[in-house]
Formats: sequence, C-alpha cells, structure tokens
Amino acid sequence: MSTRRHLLGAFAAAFATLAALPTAAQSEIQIQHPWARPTVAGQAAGGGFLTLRGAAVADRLLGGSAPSVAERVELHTMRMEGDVMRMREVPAIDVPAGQTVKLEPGGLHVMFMGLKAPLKEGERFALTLRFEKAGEKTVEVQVSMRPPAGASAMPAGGHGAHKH
Ligand SMILES: [Cu+2]
Repeated sequence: MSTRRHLLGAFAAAFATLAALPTAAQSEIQIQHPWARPTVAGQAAGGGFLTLRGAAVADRLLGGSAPSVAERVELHTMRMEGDVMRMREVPAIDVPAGQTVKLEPGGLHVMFMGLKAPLKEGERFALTLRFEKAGEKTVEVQVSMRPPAGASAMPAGGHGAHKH
C-alpha cells in the first residue's frame, strides 16, 4: 500500500519535471536587428543597437568585443541631466526571462570604443556579445543611418498583430 503510493508520487514528480522544460524556441536568447550608426573621421567611438529576446531563464549581457573595428566594447545607458544627454557605462544589462530588451538610440546601447577606422554606411562587422548564462554569441552588425526594418521603437505599420 505505502509502496504503491510512493511509486505514484515518483511518477507525478517525473511528469512535473517534463512539463517545466522550456520549448526549443524559448530556450535560447535571441539577438535581433544589430546595427550601428556611421561615424565621421576622428570620431573615437560609435553606438550600436539591437533587440534582445530573453530565453526561458533570466540572463545578463556582460559585455562584448568587435576586434575588427574597435579596441573594446562597453555597455552604456543614456539619460537626460538637465537639458544635456549623458552616457554612462553600466556593468551589465538584465535580460529577464521571456522579456524583450531594446538597445536603441537615446537609451541602452553598446559602445564601440577606440574605433580603428570610421564606420561606413553599408559596412558589416562581427560583434561578439558575452552573456552570463548563454555564453558568447556573435552577430553581424549593419552600419546604417537608420534602424533596420523591425528594429524601430514605433513599427512603420503593416503588422496587424501589433496591439497598443
Ligand atoms: Cu555610449
């Protein structure tokens, strides 16, 4: 009698574990629409932007590297102080489970420090991001004056699924 009860308990625990497993689509952090603004000659640093889609578990972006264009990569935030926009380095960017975090002009961004040459419109370069849990992930950054389709904070329309 008591053995049977224990067995049922074990089965119930096994099923609960299976149900809690994330699906393949949710299990990895996604990096979408990476882009960077062109820079002019003599400009020492440039901003980069992208959208992070959280995995089933919370993660943190800790830093990155883009050795083909910059000496180092920093994580920055931007905020108004009086009527001046100021940038400040942050040690990490939280990516909560299942949440979308946008790095975009005027807010959080990656900063390419010590540019080896100006970033030119139309150019592409590799950016490796380092996450606490997901490890290193490399994406291709597009240099462009304007955000790529889908990266804008305000969708241009045509997506019926957007609700406000
Ligand atoms: Cu910055």
